[in-house]
Amino acid sequence: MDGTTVVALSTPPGESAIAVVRMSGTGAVDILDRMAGASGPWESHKVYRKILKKADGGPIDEVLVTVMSAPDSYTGEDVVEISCHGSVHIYSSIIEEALYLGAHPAGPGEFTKRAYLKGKIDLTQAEAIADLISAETQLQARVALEQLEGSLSKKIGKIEKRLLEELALLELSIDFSEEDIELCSRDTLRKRSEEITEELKQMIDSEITGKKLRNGIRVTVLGPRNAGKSSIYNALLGEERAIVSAVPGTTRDLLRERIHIGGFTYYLEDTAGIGQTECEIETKGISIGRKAAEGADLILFVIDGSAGWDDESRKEFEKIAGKNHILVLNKKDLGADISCEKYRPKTLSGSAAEVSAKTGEGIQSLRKMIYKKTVRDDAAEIVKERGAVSSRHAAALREAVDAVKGVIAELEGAGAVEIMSLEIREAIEALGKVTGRSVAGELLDLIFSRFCIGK
Ligand SMILES: Nc1nc2c(ncn2[C@@H]2O[C@H](COP(=O)(O)OP(=O)(O)O)[C@@H](O)[C@H]2O)c(=O)[nH]1
Ligand SMILES: [Mg+2]
Repeated sequence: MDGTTVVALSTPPGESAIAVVRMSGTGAVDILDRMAGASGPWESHKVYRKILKKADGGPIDEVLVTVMSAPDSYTGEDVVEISCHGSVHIYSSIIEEALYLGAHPAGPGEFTKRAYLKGKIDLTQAEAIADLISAETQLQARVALEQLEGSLSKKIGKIEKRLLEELALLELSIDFSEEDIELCSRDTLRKRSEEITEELKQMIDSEITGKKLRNGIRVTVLGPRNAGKSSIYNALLGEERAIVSAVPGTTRDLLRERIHIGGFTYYLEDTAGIGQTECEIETKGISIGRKAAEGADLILFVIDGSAGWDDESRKEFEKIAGKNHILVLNKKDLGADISCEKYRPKTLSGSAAEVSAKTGEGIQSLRKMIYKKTVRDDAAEIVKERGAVSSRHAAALREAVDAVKGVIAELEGAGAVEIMSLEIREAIEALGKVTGRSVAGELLDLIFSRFCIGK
């Protein structure tokens, strides 16, 4: 926000009905004037129909233009939005012309960053905008929208206020002769500090669920060839994505698709079947599959339940038995082999599902099981009630907890006022990192790099 005017395409690139080019900055209206061949006045928030032309007079497009004058705009600066016909040539020409007239290309999230720097929104709200744009489910959108409306900032604000009250209490209670605090104030301070710690901890508690809600959950389908992995993969997706065939070694590459369960995004991965093979490509596929399983949040280990276990599959299964997994006994329609009962997983991390990818039996309960094995039972309620803090928020909140714990420790010890007030100030400073009151420039760049260009 150094006085420059930025321009970017705000709609997805490629052919579409309409494309929106956005400019922000002190020069935005002037650039528009020159392209529209007429100077304003542009009434703020009013739509105008204009023909834009190049500097050489050549027409670009007939467009709808809206000027949103500072400070009543998304960025807090003068903003110009141009809705043009959604042709690559047209929107590229408008952007080129704006650049020619002095605008700079906007970086990822630059408009939102400007809104933040102008104080239109705080950092938690800016982050919520990125979350909202990438939301795929109602739950993800709802949590992001609440954060955008300031739910997290308000909670932080309340805690900050209580910390400031602690500071005041501390200063009031100084026994001037000893630079120490009175006993009754000690009790109040300790009680308050413990309450604040508890509140902060509750917020941190939503971190893991929040991460899963934002980043998605990886589920890898693993198991011997012809067990029906691809069939189960397709059944869970609800479409014929992977090739299913009686020929062993059909799947060789790793396939990845998204499904939604309970408002969470799952990245489902189908892999090449495990087994001895001469085929170089299949061998590669098997090793890619194993690698994928290593980093997965959950493994679906599929075997043909009607054929039962063989030594190779059992050995393979034992390798992953310590990880979070579901043993899927497929082909239930063909009956169950006795060995399945005998080798049922007894590990805590595992559970078993009997399904038939062919008839669809058990697929619905497998979906539920996947959810249960990857998010806590009350996940949806937690994020609805408490919001979902990100790892960045949680790191700052943990710093605040440490500082408040420092106050409690001091109260139990010498009770030195300077040390306690220092700790409280540190806690306030840490909370400021969440809302963005106290963050460094590099961190801001990192946060806004998550955004798409034009937002
Ligand atoms: N009867 C029966 N056959 C199945 C079932 N699931 C898969 N198959 C068949 O088993 C063979 C291998 O299936 P596929 O999904 O390609 O197995 P993958 O190699 O583990 O991916 C195919 O002929 C499927 O039609 C099932 O639930 N019941
Ligand atoms: Mg397959």
